[in-house]
Amino acid sequence: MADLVSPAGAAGPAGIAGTGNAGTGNAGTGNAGTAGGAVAAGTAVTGSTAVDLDVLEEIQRRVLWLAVRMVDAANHERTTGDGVKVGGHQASSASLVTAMTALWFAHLSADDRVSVKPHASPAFHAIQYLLGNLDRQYLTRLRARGGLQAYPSRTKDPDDVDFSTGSVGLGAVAPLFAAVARRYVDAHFGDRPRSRFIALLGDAELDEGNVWEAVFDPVTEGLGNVMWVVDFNRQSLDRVVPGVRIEHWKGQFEAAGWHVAEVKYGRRLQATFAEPAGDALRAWINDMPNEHYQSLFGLAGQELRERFLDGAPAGVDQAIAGVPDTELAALVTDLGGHDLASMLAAYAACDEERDRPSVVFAYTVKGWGLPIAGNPRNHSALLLPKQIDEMRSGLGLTGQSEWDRFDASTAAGILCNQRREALRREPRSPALPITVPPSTGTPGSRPVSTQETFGRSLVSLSRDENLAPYLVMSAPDVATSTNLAGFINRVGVFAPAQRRSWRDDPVLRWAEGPKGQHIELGISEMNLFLLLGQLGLAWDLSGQPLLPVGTVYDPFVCRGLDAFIYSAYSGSRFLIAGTPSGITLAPEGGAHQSTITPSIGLELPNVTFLEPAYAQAVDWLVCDALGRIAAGPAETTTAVPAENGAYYLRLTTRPLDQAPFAAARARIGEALLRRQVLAGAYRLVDASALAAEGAPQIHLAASGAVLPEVLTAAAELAEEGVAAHVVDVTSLDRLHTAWQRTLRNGIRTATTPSIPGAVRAAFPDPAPLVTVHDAASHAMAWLGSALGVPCVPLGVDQFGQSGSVPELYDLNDLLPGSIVNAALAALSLG
Ligand SMILES: Cc1ncc(C[n+]2csc(CCOP(=O)(O)OP(=O)(O)O)c2C)c(N)n1
Ligand SMILES: [Mg+2]
Repeated sequence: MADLVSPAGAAGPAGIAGTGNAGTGNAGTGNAGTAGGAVAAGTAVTGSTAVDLDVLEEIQRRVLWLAVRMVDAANHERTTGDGVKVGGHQASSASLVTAMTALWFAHLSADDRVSVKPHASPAFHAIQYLLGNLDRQYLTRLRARGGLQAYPSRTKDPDDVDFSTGSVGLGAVAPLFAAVARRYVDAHFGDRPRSRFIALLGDAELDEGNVWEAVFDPVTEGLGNVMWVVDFNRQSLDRVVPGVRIEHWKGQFEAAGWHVAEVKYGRRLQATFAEPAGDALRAWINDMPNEHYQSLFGLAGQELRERFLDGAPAGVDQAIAGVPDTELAALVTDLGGHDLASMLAAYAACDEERDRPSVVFAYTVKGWGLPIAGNPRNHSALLLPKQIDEMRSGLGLTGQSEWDRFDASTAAGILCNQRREALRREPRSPALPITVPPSTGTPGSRPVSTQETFGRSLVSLSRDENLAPYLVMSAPDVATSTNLAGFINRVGVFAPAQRRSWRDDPVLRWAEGPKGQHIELGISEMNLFLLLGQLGLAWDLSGQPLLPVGTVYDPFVCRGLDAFIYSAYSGSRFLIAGTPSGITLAPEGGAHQSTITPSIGLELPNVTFLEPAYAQAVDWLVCDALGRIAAGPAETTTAVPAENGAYYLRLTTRPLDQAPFAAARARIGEALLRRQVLAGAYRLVDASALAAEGAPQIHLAASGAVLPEVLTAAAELAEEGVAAHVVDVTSLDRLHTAWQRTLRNGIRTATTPSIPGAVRAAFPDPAPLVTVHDAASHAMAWLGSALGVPCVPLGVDQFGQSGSVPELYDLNDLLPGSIVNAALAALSLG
């Protein structure tokens, strides 16, 4: 089994790792598997508590049963009528039951937080049920509407999920970033009770690049409260993982400064290794290729013996000569990840590591304890009804008792009750006791870009002593190029300990210390969104609400997109500025010009997309977003849809003349204009006077940097006798949400939907529409449908290239002349 090979003589840290002879020697487990020890259970000492391994064993068998049966019931006892298989993962759950039983029933305390690999969600819910934290009705509602989610979900599961998982690799690193957030919270707000941040991950999750981006970022260094447990079953979805990868992975963790432990052999194998010819046996198993080892599963008797000895050197046969055929399978597949005492010992050893993260490679069997154990095609395999019946009766359960919890008077029942009480948590609030002002008062009248205004607003907010303590900023090596230097100069850069500054740079003071409020990351947009996600959940996971703000080059939102989605799905709240954006970033060319990001912002649930053009609008929107995050979750009412998620600002570096905005403010009045900007759109130019003279009307709607061209086009149209109203769309998303709400309402109540107020206020006249956007033309095109008018959408539907703004706008029909022609086309369609 190649992946079981450790370097000869490499006694692992704290005696857990090694070549199979380290085993559980440090477990303090009495007879539980020390070299030469008997294969008997005993007690394991975890921290200060002694746990009866027999009771844990009984519990883990029941966890396995419930997890398996839950999937079975979902697939065989529910009629969905849709022809789509329900699915579920019995083998992946089985692989982790030992690690999970050891954690929840003997290791965790109430302050700890755990991420469970997606495909072990049935085991997680089984544990919550046995603890008494989940109602019985849910056991038959896995993957059902309103039931248990297929993969652990913070926002959708009825029990207390700490970290959502599903997209492999993301849930794995989430606790690492939660620990980063905790380190920040402790440094700024005083130490919280210590939490251990634990991830249970599948071994194939280590193939995901984001795992290594997180492990290698200096921001995650030295986190002694982190432990990862790798479910090392050597299988992924499709196959037995080829090659010898364990040394590679261990080396990578060690290079990043992690403590690496292995839990490799079970007690039976260890005992046999200590007998005559045991060394040959160990060497043979160590050297056996994964594929050969995995092929042993499912075999028995003579067939198994022959397969096991196929190619073995002399001596190995003697090592197992005394093992009866009936016991051989249990012996050769006896891995440490299914040994409760060994797992507890590994956890305890990791606890000793206070200044570096730990990873435990737990050697496991995918499908452990099931007839599908170790089968390379077992990922989605389901036990047959007959096999379920056998498993049920093997556990002494009946059709009547199969879903029962342990009787409260039994040792297992008593432990379940004790653990429920020990793990009980107090509810926490995401709200901050602060008021965010409606505006920072910064915006002036000179031409300025939205990116620059954003930086200035943050500097102003950092002077507000009520809210400044809660502001925390992060960027993946683009802080200075996204205008955060001023903020950094004021608040400093976060580092766990004070660092000496080697340069005295008056323009950028990179002062690093525990009170800094900017968390600098290496270039990993995945890390950015994962960190923002965890900072936004610090109210729950660290008992301290924060106001997290991040910046990223807008095109690279796509690079971090899955982590962005992950954080939004987890219910996290933060503000992210994508800047600069679009072909307005003209000289930078196609590799740096974003075109599809507005659609992402618009379409992502739990994310509100904002794209202002003028400084005052940027400032209002930033203050409003932070105010909403600080206030905590809001109720959705019929009038106001609640925004209980993140905010995404799309900004640019193009300086815009602020005079048109000032004119609109003078016309509309500040209070009403602010309301309209926040609602998603306002009329920047009102051509009603011309319309009153009988001129045909048109709406020119635009977001962001292209507004100067639109204003010029409107003026040209006026000269040609067309009344062109210009609408600055500050949040396409809020307009879209309002539109969808009224539409859906109409559909559900079979009534004619009305045009929502926010849309109607900005587009009061029934005129044809031209939309203009430095982004894919389709993102705004729906406005035509919303208004029920002909619409000509202009935008960028090809990759960009280097040039000047006018050159690139010309190439994409965004210059005033094209906008005028588009308006005439729209009029002709009307
Ligand atoms: C990002 C992503 N890609 C693909 C999948 C589909 N998928 C689900 S589980 C899995 C294999 C996981 O193997 P491993 O992590 O070793 O877990 P095991 O089931 O063996 O415990 C794959 C490819 C996914 N969930 N997420
Ligand atoms: Mg695996």
